[in-house]
Order: sequence, then C-alpha cells, then structure tokens
Amino acid sequence: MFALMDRFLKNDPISLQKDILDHVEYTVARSRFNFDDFEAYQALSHSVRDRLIERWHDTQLYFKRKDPKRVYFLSLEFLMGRSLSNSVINLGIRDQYADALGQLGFEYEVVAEQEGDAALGNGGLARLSACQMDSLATLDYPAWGYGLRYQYGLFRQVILDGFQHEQPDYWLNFGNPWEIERIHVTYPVKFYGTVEDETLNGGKYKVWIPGEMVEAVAYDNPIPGYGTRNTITLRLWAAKPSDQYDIESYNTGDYINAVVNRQKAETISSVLYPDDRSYQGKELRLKQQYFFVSASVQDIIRRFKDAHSNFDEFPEKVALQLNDTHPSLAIVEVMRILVDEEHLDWNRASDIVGKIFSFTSHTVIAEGLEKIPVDLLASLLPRHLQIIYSINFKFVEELKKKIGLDYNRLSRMSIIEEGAVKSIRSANLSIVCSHTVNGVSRVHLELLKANVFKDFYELWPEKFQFKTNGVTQRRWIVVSNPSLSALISKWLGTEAWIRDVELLTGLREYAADSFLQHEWKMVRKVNKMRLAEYIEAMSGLKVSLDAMFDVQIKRIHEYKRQLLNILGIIHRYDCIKNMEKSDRRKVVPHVCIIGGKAAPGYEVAKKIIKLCHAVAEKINNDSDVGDLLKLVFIPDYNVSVAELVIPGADLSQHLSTAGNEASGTGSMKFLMNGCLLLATEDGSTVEIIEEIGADNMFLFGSKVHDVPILREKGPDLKVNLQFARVVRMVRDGYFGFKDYFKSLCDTVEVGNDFYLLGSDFESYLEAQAAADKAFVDQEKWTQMSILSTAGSGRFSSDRTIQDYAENTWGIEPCPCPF
Ligand code: 26V
Repeated sequence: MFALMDRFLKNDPISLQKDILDHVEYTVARSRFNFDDFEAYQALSHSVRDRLIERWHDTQLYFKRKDPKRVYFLSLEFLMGRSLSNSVINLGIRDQYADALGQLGFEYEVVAEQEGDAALGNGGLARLSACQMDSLATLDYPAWGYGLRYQYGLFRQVILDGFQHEQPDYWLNFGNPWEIERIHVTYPVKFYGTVEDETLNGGKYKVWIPGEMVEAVAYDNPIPGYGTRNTITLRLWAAKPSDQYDIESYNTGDYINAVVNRQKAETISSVLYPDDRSYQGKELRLKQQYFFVSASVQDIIRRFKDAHSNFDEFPEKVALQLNDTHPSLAIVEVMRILVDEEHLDWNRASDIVGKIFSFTSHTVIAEGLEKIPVDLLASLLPRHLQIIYSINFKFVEELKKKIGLDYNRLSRMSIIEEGAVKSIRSANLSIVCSHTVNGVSRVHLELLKANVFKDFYELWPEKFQFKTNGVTQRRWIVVSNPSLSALISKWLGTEAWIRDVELLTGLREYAADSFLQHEWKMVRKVNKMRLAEYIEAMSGLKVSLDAMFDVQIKRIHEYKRQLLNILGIIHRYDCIKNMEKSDRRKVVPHVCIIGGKAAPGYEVAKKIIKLCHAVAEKINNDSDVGDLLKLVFIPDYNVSVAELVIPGADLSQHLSTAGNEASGTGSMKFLMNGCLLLATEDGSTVEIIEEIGADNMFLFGSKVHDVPILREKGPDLKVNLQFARVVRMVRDGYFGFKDYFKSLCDTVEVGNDFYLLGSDFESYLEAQAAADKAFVDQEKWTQMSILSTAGSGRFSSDRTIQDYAENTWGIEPCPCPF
C-alpha cells in the first residue's frame, strides 16, 4: 500500500509550492522569481492537472479491468464554466493550495479569478449536463460524457448604449490546461456520396461511398468526483482534415486549393449555435450533430470490441443517453455500423438499439421539436436516410397492427413528416428507438403525455418516466459560497452533506435559533458586499446593502417574462414618484438585478434588454428615488457570474408562464444558497413547493391548467389598469426610444398577449408586496432563508443521477479502490 501511495504526487504545501514553481519555469516558461497572477493561474492549473491525470489513469484502468456496464452521455452542449476551484475542492486540496500560493505571495481567490469560462453551451440544458457529470463522477458511476470541442463558445455579450452586441468567444486563446489532446484517438467521419449494393460471402450489403471525409480527434477532460478517487472522462471531438481522402486534389496539381480545402474540415467544430429556440435546418448544424455522434459511437463500439468477441453482451455493457434530440442520429449510426459494417442481421441490430438508448426531452412546446429536412439528409448522409426509412416502415407496419388504419394518427406518429418541406422528426425517431423517454420534472412529463407525445404515451405508457432535474451542491454551494458552506458544516457538525445532500434537512431544527440566524445573516451580508462591489466596478453604480437584492438571471426569452419584471419595476417606480415624501420611508428598498443573453436573431429579446437599460437610466438618475430603487443589468451573464450573483441574492424571480418551463434549474441554485423564490407554479417549482412549503415562497400567476383556458377564452375585457398604465408609459416614450419599443409593447397588448403578462400582473404585484412585507421582518426572512437551504437537498443532481442509474441505465457504482 505504501509503495502505491509513493507513486502519487504529494499534497503538502511545500510539495505543492515546488510543483507550482516548476510549472512556472518549465510549462509557462517564466522565471520562477517573476510571474504574474495569470501565470500563477497557469502554473497552478497544470499542477492540479497532474493530480487529476493520476486519478484519471487509475480510474480508467480500473474500469477496463472490471468491465462494468457503462453509460455514455451524449450532449451537443456542456456549460462547464471554470474548472480550477471545482477541481481542487473535489480533490480535497483547496486549502493546501491556498497556503502554497500564499507563501509565494499570491492570493488564491485572485489567481482563481484569472480563469475564463468554458461556455460550450447555451443555457439550462448545457449547464445540466455539466452538473450531471459532476454527480456521475462523485457517485462513482462508470460514465463517459461525449460532446463537441467548439473553438468558439457562446458569444460574449457586450452592451453599447443599452443594445446587445455579440462578440466571438475564442476561449482557447490562452491554452486550456483542463484538456488532454489524444492525437492517437481519432476516427474518420464520412459525409455525402452514394450508397451501393455489395455481395459478400453470399450476403447482400449496402456500402456507403463517401464524398468527403473528416477526422475526429479526441480531447479528454478529466472530471473528478468529490471525496473519491474516481475521475471520469468528458471526451470532446475536434474536426481535423483527413489525410486519407484528398490525394486526388494533390495529384491534379492544385496544391494551394487542396490545402485550403483541407482547412475547411475544421469549421465543423468551430462554432456553437447560439439560438436555443428554433431549428433552421442548417447543413453545418447537421454536420456537427453527425460528426460528434459518429465519432462517439465508433469509440464506444471500439471499446466494447476490445473486451468482447461478439455483440451478445452489448446491451448488458452499454447504455446510451440522448440529451434531447440533438444526438438522435446516434441511433441510426449504431444501426449502420451493426448492419453494414459488423454484418448483423437487421432484427438483431434493432433489438440491440432498442435496449441501449434512452432519451430525455428538455422542451415543452411542439415548435421546439427538432426536424431535419429530408433533402438535406439525403445529400449529407444518404445511407442514414435509407436506414431511417426502413426503421419507419417497420414501425408503421407494427403500428397499423395495433391501431388499425387511423391515418391521421399514423401520420402524426410517423418519423417522416410529409408537407411542403418533407422532414425527419427527431423526437419520433428517439421515442420509437429508445426504451425510456424521460421528462425533466413531474409537470413536464404530464405535459409531454398530454400534448406533444400523447400518441406515443397511449401506445407505450411504460416508456415514459420523469427525473426531476437537480444541480450539484459542490459547484453551487461549496465552490461559489465557501462561507455558507463552512457555516452549514459547523451547524450540522459534519461535511458529509457535500456528498449526502439530504443531510441539509438537519438545518430545519435550527432555523429559529438566533445564533444561527445571526451567523447566517453575516454570511449573506458579506456575499451581498461582494456583489455590490462587482456592480460598482462594472457600472459605477453604488448600491445600498440594506436593500433587497432582487435578481432575475437566465437566457432572455418571452416565455421567461423578463418583461413582466421590468413592467413591475416601472410600476414600483411610478408608485414611489406618486407618493407623499413622508410615505417613502415605508418603502422597502430594492436593487433589481437582471442578466441574460438574447439569441442573436431574437429581436423581441433584444428589445427587452434595451428596455431594461432605458428604464435603469431613468430610475437610477432620479433623485426622488435615491436608494429606494435601483436597476442594474449585468452584462455577459455566464456560469462564473452566476457563482458571484447567486450567493448575494435575497430574492430571485422565476416568472415563466405556467406550462412553458420544462424544469428550470436556476431556482435550485438560489434555493441552496438561502435565497427566497418569487415564482410561478411551473416546471420543478411545483416540486420545490412540496419541499419548502408555499409559506416560505412568494407564488403567483395562472397555473399550468389555467393557461390553455385563458388563451382559449381570448382577451380579458377587464384589463388591469395598473398594467395598462405601465405599458402606456413605455409606449408614450417615457423612457425614450418610443418607436423602437412600439413592437415590444404590441406583444403584450390585449388580444396579443400570448404569455399572459396582463392576466398575471395583479397577482405578480401581490407577490412582490408579500415579499416586501416579509423582508421587513428580518428574523422571519432569515428563518425562511435557512428553511430554503434546508429543503434544497431533493434538487441535487446526485439524486437525479442515482435515479437515472437505477431506473433508466441499469448501471452500478464502480469505485476505484487505489
Ligand atoms: C435548442 C436548440 C434549438 C435550435 C438549435 C440550437 C438549440 C440548442 C439548444 C436547444 C435546447 C434548449 C432546451 C433547453 O435548454 N431546455 C431547458 O433544459 C433545462 C434542463 O432540463 C430545463 O431546466 C429548462 O426548463 C429547459 O428550458
């Protein structure tokens, strides 16, 4: 055992210091006597990387030896954010590193701030993937994440005169210490071309003669678990030109063009699509999907074949998870490889496919469902189109036996959509070929069953499950809120909640304890100070710490109703202006904080951002208002900004029109940090209410089942006067830009108000008033805050992942014993 231990790098501050200095000199190539904060970050991260690699090798070796059933998590997006603090905390050596740096004259926090975000995703779905990777590693599951290594992540948001501008995020500029390039782990990925028949040993096969070939190169990102040696792999693929394919162009003598064409291969993995609303049938997007799926499937089959001589055990060893429909071509790729390359008979291959795939949907609305134009697929992946037709033919034949010739229903359930643009319905393909379809909250599953997947639910009710989303308490409490984390451990008398989050319920018994309340308030105040400093540094605005920090941060969408928030702020402003001076003393001061990115082509969302700035300009410069009301837009909202903002929030807003947010995960992060929620009863909020109790939250608005009725009923003739008044203020140019805001005002006008801002306004203001009233009683508020954290355990991704492992994937923990 000791001989083994000697093999490991040492973690005492002296050894760490030496490691850091060695990396300064030999990796960063700076003098060990003269380096700055960024260079310290580079050296530190390489020293952490060394330790990750040790554990990662051991884990991978152990998995190989044990050959357990593995889960492969396929996602086109991962929002990892920063890695340094998360890694050192999961490795259990944060304090040692802080000491080591301190002795070298550096401050850990300042050095950690040097790291940029890895933003390879848009929003909820992508951050969920990152949280789930953390839980998979921590719970010792034999898991791999697969995705794309975009060179440009989600755009940087720059605000000029209150308007959003997008700038490219070339995040690899200063190198990325968290990845390991595996130049020998590569696979060819084919595109275009034709399909021909071939006879081999008496059997008839299809052969795909591609028109283009690109190489997929693996970049491995080790993901350490907390309190375990297990370190799993997030494997991201980058596109590189293939050496095999363009000999011809070199032979024709057009050397320059041949090289230029080779370079084009790299565009496949160059940029993340920043629109999370609609599918536009773009060829590059489809190429990205197939590229990553094909490389992953080849890798998975290669790993299986290394240990097995035939495919009999494939379903006992492999589970493939589709994160939304984006990777659904994996189904077709597995069929193609098994049938065309491994020469399995069709029925056997399709039996295997039906046992290994599971699919999770992350959307509620039919318009959010992905479609691939048949023409596009026919040209890019001709063999895959044939396979989809065959899958569909067999499915429809079976279906006819069950439901008869109900042509409407048959055509709704078909994988192929006929119409002006004939398309493949990715969701139908995913449902037909998966053994399980998961929703991301209870309400979400109910909606899927009642609406978009109704026909399939009636056919296969047993396929449909839900796994309410969760977030990792390691990142969202321990990394982002170290003082709250220490306080929780002190009162629970253990750090065990970091792995076993249900233990947080132990805080309930102290919720009324004045000593805990005092310490809780102190921690929260320091976090508010940190946030206030950030706001001042960013915008020059000084905010009062006595005010309620009232936050809404998430992607800007009409259904998330940031506009409702802004109209509520205008109402608050209007009330203050119209109040007797003496009454102003009774007003609860608010610092309203809004942040989020709008998809570049989403005009309404961009107008909401501009309106926020226009309203802020007016309010923040009005001396009548002073500290009673401030409005701040935080630019370039991303994971690391969230880590700063969430711990400092008193109140957070989750305003989606009921029935529109599949789950929502931001609310869970706020809850863990003791922030109170002002929310509609949508998505996972319904389950949060069960844990925290409606008394400890501020709920408002139409319920999921009211919304279709309200929409059906048409405009309410009894228009809320307060609502009409604030919309009129915007319309009349009170905040300037009258013409520009006209179309935005139109979206909430009677008869046009699809997201029901008008109907919910009164109830929204009541919830605001209830929050104000509660805030005045700080003792009560603190108690509610403690109870929020105490009830947040159910919303850990550990619980979600364990449920998936046991009930969907059928995998077991495989803890590395070294
Ligand atoms: C959709 C599209 C469509 C166009 C092409 C690019 C693209 C990229 C991503 C998406 C998916 C958006 C779906 C999404 O993020 N859903 C969110 O998933 C969260 C995790 O389950 C959930 O909490 C949110 O309620 C849900 O909106």
